[in-house]
Amino acid sequence: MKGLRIEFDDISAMTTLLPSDALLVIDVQNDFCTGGALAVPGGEEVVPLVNRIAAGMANVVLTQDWHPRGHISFASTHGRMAFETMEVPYGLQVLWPDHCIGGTTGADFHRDLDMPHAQAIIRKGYRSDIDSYSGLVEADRRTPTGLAGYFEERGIRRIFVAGLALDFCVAWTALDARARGLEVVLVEDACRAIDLHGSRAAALSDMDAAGVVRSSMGDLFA
Ligand code: VGL
Ligand code: ZN
Repeated sequence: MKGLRIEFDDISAMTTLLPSDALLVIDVQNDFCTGGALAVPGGEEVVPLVNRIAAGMANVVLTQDWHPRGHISFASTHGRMAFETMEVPYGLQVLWPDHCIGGTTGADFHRDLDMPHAQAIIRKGYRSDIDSYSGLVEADRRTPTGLAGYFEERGIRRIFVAGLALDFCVAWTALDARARGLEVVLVEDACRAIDLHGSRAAALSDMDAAGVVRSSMGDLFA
């Protein structure tokens, strides 16, 4: 949109932006950065990149992983080792170190995340007995977070997705957004992956198959 280009002229080579576009920044939280409880290698490196994309976008939404103590996704809850898997009522759950406990510093956004114009923050994984990688639908694959409805009511039809972790929360969110009929552009180099047993490659091929468009900072900026 012309107005956007005038207001945010940093994005010069970007596909023409429309008022129906939004940036969705996934889980750029302390626990997913170096020193955090579930550190994603290089997680903090996405911060300047998502800041730069956000500066060019009128509509910005963030997700925030937000678990209670004793959450079903925590290995400690079950007396198990982190990164094992376990059958739970909604399927196979990867067991994680305790992370992103609501109200703790680990659950806070990275301090250098700079997008004061972000319009909504959607928290997910806050029910004790259901995880939610996806920003749209919880891990039981039934319970909506409300974000799809938010996009619908706001007239958002295309989302640019970036953040942490590429192979879990970013991918599940992108796939659910496609399933809800949204256009999805993954900014691949503004993500970092956990890469558990080839999960990075699997996530990318699932997103390709679902029609997620892969792009990069180089595509977005001249
Ligand atoms: C995530 C594992 C557990 C993520 C969240 O943000 O990708 N991964 N909780
Ligand atoms: Zn989590």
